[in-house]
Amino acid sequence: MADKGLTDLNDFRQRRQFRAASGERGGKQKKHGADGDDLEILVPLGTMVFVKDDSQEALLADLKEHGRRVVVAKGGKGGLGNVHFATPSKQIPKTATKGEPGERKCLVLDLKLIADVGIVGYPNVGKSTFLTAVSHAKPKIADYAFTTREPALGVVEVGMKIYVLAEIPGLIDGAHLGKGLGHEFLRHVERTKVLLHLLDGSSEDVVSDMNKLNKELALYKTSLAEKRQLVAVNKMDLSEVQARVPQLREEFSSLGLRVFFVSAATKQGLSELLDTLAEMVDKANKELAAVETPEFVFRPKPKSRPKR
Ligand SMILES: Nc1nc2c(ncn2[C@@H]2O[C@H](COP(=O)(O)OP(=O)(O)OP(=O)(O)O)[C@@H](O)[C@H]2O)c(=O)[nH]1
Ligand SMILES: [Mg+2]
Repeated sequence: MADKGLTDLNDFRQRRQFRAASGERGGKQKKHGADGDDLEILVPLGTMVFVKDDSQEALLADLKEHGRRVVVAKGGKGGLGNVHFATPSKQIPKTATKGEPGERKCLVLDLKLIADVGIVGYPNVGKSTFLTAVSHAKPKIADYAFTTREPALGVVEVGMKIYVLAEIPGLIDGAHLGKGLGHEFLRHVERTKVLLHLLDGSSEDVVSDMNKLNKELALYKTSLAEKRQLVAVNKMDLSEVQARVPQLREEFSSLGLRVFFVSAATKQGLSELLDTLAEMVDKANKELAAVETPEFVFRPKPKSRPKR
């Protein structure tokens, strides 16, 4: 069952076997065995459930909404009590059957994020610091690449608007070929509506960082490169970055790009950026609502009454 309180599949690293109770055996004196109790396994929203057998994996469910559930294995039915085997000549039979063991399935769980905004950027640009500054998320922050190894989620509240941010970790050159951790997570970017492209203002060539990463996204899938992007240069609190602002502004504006200059560490410039992101998410939502096909509703025709 999908539960909005969960954000990752980490629990399943520890525990991989789940067993609901079997059906009990049927008994004497008309007793049927009890059915096995249900076992409910909670997973985060966006979990895709695949059933795996020797040769293939088949999608069983895409648990996108809170409370959405799927039965992956039917529990054992209780055994039949002796009364079930009664015949006219044998009123109190001694036969009863065992409870059934229940189905056994091998599942593959795959979490596809459902975030409104994906934070992309090279390692160490400050994605986790940004996420920590604007939400209650607490991803690890450190001065080395690949600190974040799993996508981290945070919820942002701007006035009445709420949206979900996801840090997409491990993107480097060649990510689309499987380098770094990026390949594993690029597919998560597919489900986001807007990208926040974070750049390190102290990097040698900030504009080229942006272009290279965008190329990487495009190589994975052209649709990723076409996603709405908001570009922000981070680490503005550093004086060396401050000093470069006029030059950077010029470089970006010659590309026709609006850029935000922020500091995730001091929160400088963040509120304006969050407002703009909220507007972009809003716009994307409206566009999505417009193209989404209305659900097909089946209305059976009333049966005409037979004429007398
Ligand atoms: N001066 C300054 N340092 C920052 C800022 N934001 C992040 N940092 C530092 O940059 C380093 C990397 O920050 P993270 O937030 O871990 O970067 P990340 O992009 O999440 O890195 P990975 O998860 O490894 O890809 C840390 O040492 C942070 O303290 C900022 O606005 N100003
Ligand atoms: Mg990080």
